[in-house]
Parts: sequence; C-alpha cells; structure tokens
Amino acid sequence: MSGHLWSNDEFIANLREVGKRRYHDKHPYHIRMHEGKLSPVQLRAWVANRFYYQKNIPVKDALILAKLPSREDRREWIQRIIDHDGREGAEGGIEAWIRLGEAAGIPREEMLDERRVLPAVRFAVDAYVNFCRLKPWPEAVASSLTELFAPDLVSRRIAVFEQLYPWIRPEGLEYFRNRLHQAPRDADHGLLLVLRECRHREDQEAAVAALAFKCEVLWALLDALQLAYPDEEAMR
Ligand code: AHQ
Repeated sequence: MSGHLWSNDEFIANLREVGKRRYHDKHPYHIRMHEGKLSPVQLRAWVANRFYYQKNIPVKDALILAKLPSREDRREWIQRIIDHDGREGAEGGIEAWIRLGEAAGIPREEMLDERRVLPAVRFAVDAYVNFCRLKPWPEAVASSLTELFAPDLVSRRIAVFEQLYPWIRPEGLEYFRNRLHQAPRDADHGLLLVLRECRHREDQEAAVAALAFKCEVLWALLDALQLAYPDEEAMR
C-alpha cells in the first residue's frame, strides 16, 4: 500500500539503495582512478576541483546549523564545521586538503585561487550549498548521508593512492585517514536526525530525493573532470 510510513529499516534500506545505484564510486573517473589509470594531470585536476567542494562543506554545514531545532542538535552538528575549518592547534580538513594538493605537486596558491576549478564543478557545488540554504533542514541533513557510503570508498582510495600513485607524497593522505572516523560519526548523527524528524511518508520520500540529488552533485563533479581531462586514448 503506497503512502504508509516506512519503518526505520525500510527507510534506511531506501536510503542505502540510492547509494547502491548512484554513488560516485561507480563513476568512470573513480573507476579509472582505482585502476591506477589516471595520469598526474587527471589526478591533480581531481584534487584541485574537489578542493572547491571541500571548502564549501563548512559553509553548507553552517547554513544547516542555523536551522537545527535545538541546542543539543547544534552541539553535535557544529563538530563538522570544526573538522573542516580547524581550530587552534588542529588545522582541519581544508588545510589537510591543501596539503594533499601540495603532496600531488599543486602549489598552495594554485589551490586557493581556484584557477583550476571547472565551471560545472563550481555550479554543482554551489547547487549543493544553495540546496542546504533553501531546503527544510531534514532534507539538507539527508543530503549529507552520502557519508554512509564514503568510508568504504575512502579506505579503498588510501590503498589505491599508496600502491598506484606513489608519486603523491604520503603525508598528503592525512585528510582521508581523518575521514575514516569523522564520516561514520557524521553519518550516524545525520541518520538519527533524519529518522527522528521524518514522521510522514512524504518527508521520508523527500529525504530519499535529497540523497539522490547529492549523488548527482558528486556525479556531475566527476562528469566535468571526465570531459575536461579525457584519457589520451579517448583523444585518438
Ligand atoms: O571529504 C568529504 C567530506 O568532508 C564530506 C562531507 C559530506 C557532506 O556533508 O556532504 N560529504 C563528504 C564527502 C567527502 N568526501 C567524498 C569523497 O569521495 O572523498 C565523499 C563525500 C560524500 O560522500 O558525502
């Protein structure tokens, strides 16, 4: 019977199904990355363009923070902003991603001045920030639940970089190692908020749609890279 409220297990299964079908670990650019087939130019382009995504994460998280309904929810959520912006003595994820760039041969100023950011990457990331700015906070929180799928991808990525891209200096991987414990913690909290707040079927469906939207943001980022940095053989 359509329209009934999903049980928590059904709701979680529907959220996970989105990732099974549409998460960016299945994008050809990521698949070629994991096969060791990206050239240094293609990999540096990924690092420099993903930086625009990373630097906007605390911005979208601050937009969500302002909408959360309680002090307790905000005390938990604010940790995401600190994880990226850092604080005295802990430089944070944005700095760690800049170091990933330097470890891959991209000078700091070339990360910061965004000279390598592709138009479609900027549009996809800005669409994500505006989604979180304008949508009801449960949908904005639901769009972050791609983090349910991130730890598996990131742990595989660390091994891939170490084994197949040894020219990237190992200290550059610190960002990914930090995500291995930050992302599961974030996902647990995000899921708790979404399960607690979505008390009608239409809210549950809106949360699933929000997650599908976020998968498209991540997919579009890699589409832009694929178009701008095709494989040599694709050029023949
Ligand atoms: O490094 C990533 C990160 O900090 C975040 C925040 C989170 C969100 O709130 O939307 N999403 C996310 C992701 C990060 N890394 C991506 C990757 O492939 O390295 C994955 C991405 C995600 O799946 O949401």
